[in-house]
Amino acid sequence: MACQQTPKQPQTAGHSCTPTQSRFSSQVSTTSQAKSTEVNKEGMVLIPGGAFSMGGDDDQAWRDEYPKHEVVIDSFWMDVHEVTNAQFAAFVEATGYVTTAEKAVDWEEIKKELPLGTPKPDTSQLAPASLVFVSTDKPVSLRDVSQWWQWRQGANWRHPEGPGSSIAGKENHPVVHVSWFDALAYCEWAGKRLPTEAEWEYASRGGLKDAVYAWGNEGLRSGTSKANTWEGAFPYRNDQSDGFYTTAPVQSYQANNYGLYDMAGNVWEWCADLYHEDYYKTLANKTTHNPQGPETSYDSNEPYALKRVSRGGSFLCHDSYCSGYRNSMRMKTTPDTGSMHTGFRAVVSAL
Ligand SMILES: [Ca+2]
Ligand SMILES: [Ca+2]
Repeated sequence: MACQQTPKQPQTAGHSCTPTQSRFSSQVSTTSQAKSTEVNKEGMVLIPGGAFSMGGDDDQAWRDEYPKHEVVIDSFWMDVHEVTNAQFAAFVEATGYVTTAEKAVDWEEIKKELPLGTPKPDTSQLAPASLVFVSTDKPVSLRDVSQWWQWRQGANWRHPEGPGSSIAGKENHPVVHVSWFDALAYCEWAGKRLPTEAEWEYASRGGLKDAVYAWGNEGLRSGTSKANTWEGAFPYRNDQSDGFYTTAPVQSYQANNYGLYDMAGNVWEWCADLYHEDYYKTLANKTTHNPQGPETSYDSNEPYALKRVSRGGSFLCHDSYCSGYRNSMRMKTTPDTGSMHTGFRAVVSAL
């Protein structure tokens, strides 16, 4: 069992590995409160309620993962794997839903959040697009994420790498390029909801006390492959020793103690909560029952952007840079941002 260790104090509160690409107004509604009854729980597992210590466990933790604080979670059902392309296709087929990345940027909406008089960008910059990872051909400074993220027209969940790419044969891969709004729409259709950040971390820990990873404390590179991450040197060389360069089929690696797959790696998973880098400070030295996240969002790296939390890391995470596959790692992105390494899974309250 690992005890809480002294956190390192990085310059910034947390870490961002995805640029912000605001497209629509960040004003949002709350998540639906799905009830357990009459929801099809096929592919879900009951996560037994209990208490846990939430927050950073090792010296890789960022400042926003502290202080550790006590949380009690009620039982809930959770998808055992990330929502797949096949599942998302069924939703789109049934509803005709159009994702954020498939729509042109709504200038009338985003200009409300910009200084008065900001000129309208060229139409090409407002065209439907999403963020695609492009490896570099040599080592680069890891401070500038724009070196490996490209805002690519035509990239969306059906075309993960842009025009010419497809999801044929990837039906059991996690859906990507979904915004937080898209994830919410899917959940509402399915009678489910997004997990809170606390539920997500509790589930990822699988009942292990203060462990760094969903599988315990053994290093990511020890023994058999544990998760789909970046292997080699980010962002220019990927050894694919875990078998996958980008997404892997869901359930390619061993489940955690609760029977949940890919909580670590593969794709980041949207949570319901707003992101505030000091939120945990408000929960210090007390026990909180089913925390729902802060009421306001704040990220000192981008103080004017409203952001939502995502968790678990992705196929792009590497210890040299992000280590997002730790149980307590917090990611934050504007809710209209879709990207090639972000998906989600859904939950249902058990009570
Ligand atoms: Ca990989
Ligand atoms: Ca994941």
